[in-house]
Amino acid sequence: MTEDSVFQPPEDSDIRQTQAQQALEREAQLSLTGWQQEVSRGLEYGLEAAESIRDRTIPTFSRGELPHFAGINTFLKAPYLEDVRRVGDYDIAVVGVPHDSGTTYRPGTRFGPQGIRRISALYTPYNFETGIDLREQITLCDVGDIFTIPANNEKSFDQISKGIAHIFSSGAFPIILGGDHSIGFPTVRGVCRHLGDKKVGIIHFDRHVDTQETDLDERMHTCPWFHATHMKNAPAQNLVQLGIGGWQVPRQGVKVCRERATNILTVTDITEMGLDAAVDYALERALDGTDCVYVSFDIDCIDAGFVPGTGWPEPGGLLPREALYLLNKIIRNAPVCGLEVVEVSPPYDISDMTALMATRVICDAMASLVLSGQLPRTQRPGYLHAEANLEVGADWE
Ligand SMILES: [Mn+2]
Repeated sequence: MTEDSVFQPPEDSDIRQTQAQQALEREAQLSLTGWQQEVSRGLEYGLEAAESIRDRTIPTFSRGELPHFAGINTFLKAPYLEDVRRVGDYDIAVVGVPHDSGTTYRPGTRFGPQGIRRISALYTPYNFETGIDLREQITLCDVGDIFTIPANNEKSFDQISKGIAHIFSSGAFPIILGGDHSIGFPTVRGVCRHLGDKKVGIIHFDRHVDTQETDLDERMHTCPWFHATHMKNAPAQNLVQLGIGGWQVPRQGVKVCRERATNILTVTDITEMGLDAAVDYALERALDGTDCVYVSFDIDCIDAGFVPGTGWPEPGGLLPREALYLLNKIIRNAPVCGLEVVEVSPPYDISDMTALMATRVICDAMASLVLSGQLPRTQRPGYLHAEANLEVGADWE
């Protein structure tokens, strides 16, 4: 794993380059092959433009990235993969989980996947600082949404676990657009079905612990880690919870964290020890005896002022640049097996800012997976077990 993307000036101060100078040079090293393929496909499928158009890369019908305000909104305008049996042909599969029946207060995250996809049209596949161009370096598809059952969490969980297990076992890297945080249990269960006897550490960004057994008599979005860490493949001692705090943390969940000895850092812990030390803490504990890391990013880990469109906004959270720094450095230094971004609730959002934050988290994560050499994959990851174990996580009444 490389560290070169976290800006480190060269030791000789005479030749010190700014990050911006490095970025300018990195851009020159990127290919244009993916872009040219997209243009050719656009001209073929979308017809050559009217004669008055001087730029002959423009088709008549919008195909691909441009114009940003046009087109069908898959995530980052990635190809929509209707036939999910072919998902293993791609490095990354984005999947929506429009489930908000696990919400205990403000609903609306069933519209999260659509909201994230819509504002993701604002983004190009290129990132300045890292010099990553996703279109040139990986293949990405959007498989659409899991068919969830709004009136029934448990049936929805079964659908989610089956869908995530399918993507994960294909070798494609799953990126999950929530949905409320109740989906954290069935997503991890889907991964665990294909881990054999391997283990996963969970790194959980949140203001809330989400560790109680039930809430309002069901397995709600306050409960995923009680059930996930009950599975033998996902030990509680490898659950790292970053950004926890405030006035919305249920005491029954705190009791479970204490009993199972999960690893919690508050926002104050993180800022006082420093971001790099917090990353070290997270990696040490999540990777202790495990084979991979699953990242569950609740958008509400960020200060409520930046993410109003969420179910349980809590002031005092991480700054966006702190959260992104932690996330990027964690991903660049751990074998990551999946990522979910949850609790984006467009009906409560303002100017799409919460959905945009989720888009940023996902795009940064993809860049970090490429920078660290994890994607594109040269071989199937060692933790991936071909045969499904349907017994995992099936024992709760
Ligand atoms: Mn939360």
